[in-house]
Amino acid sequence: MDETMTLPFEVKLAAGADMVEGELRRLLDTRPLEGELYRPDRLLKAMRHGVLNGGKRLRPFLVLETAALFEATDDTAALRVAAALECIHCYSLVHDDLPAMDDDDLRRGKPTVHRAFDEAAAILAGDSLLTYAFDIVSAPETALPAEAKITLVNRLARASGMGGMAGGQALDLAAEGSSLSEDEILRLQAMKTGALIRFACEAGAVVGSAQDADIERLGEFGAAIGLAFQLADDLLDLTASSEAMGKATGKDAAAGKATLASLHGIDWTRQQLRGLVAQAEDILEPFGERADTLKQAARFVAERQS
Ligand code: GRG
Repeated sequence: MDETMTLPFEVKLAAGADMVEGELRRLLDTRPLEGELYRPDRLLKAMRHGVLNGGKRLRPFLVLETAALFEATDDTAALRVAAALECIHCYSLVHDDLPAMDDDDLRRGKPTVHRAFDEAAAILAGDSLLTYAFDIVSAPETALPAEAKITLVNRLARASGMGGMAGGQALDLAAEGSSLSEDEILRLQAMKTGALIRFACEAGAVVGSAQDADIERLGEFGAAIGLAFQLADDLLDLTASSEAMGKATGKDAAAGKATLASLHGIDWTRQQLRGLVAQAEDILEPFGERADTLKQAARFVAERQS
């Protein structure tokens, strides 16, 4: 057995985060790429502030681990796809923190981009991170067959756009002060937070040239842990301190937003989380112990404290 399999999950996640951080640093270098005319200094600094600031790098970790499950032949391709996904995640955080959305001063324990720079810089940094993600996936340096790149670009666009994360954010903003049904909350969450997590798991399978049925299976795993991620987030919003989270908490209740956790209570939510972890583990059963790290990831998502 691969001896790294026995390491605690946090150690594996931190090792993945280091790799992703290194790749993001390279990608956000001052030198323009071929076809770029110039990288404006302040814009690049705002982008780096929004990205190189100590996130858990969970989504990229899921890309790397699912790619490893299918023994992807080129680790650098998986790393680039992982970094591209983190650029989209970071863009969403930068824009979510803006006064027009969540209006937050702190993110990952540091001033948000619009606080450290200004609103225009934060908007442009987010826009540039979003477009850069598609550059990274499609670029010649990402050593994947053209068909795999098209699949990734298309799935990433759908996970991020109006039918995915951005659409989920729109539903979330519209829901303030109104009451959504449980199905509407589930759909909103599957879009706002679930879609990128699901994409992360599918993307690794695409990078690893998995069969369609396995890509689908990993997508189901991603959907289960995406929902667990959101339930855990709702629970933390109810129970955790802003110091532990590195951002404001208690915001859902303050905004009059019902979450599944606030509707059903803490015990119900913990029970749901246990059920989702069991479901995620079942989905991975065909892969045997090769999927142990992904199973640990499911538990981590459900039990995380920040
Ligand atoms: C602005 C288009 C647009 C979308 C915003 C993702 C999102 C949609 C908003 C973020 C609001 C939020 C706090 C949602 C809860 C789930 C979430 C994305 C938490 C942050 O993700 P983590 O815990 O953070 O993976 P790190 O900092 O570790 O990357």
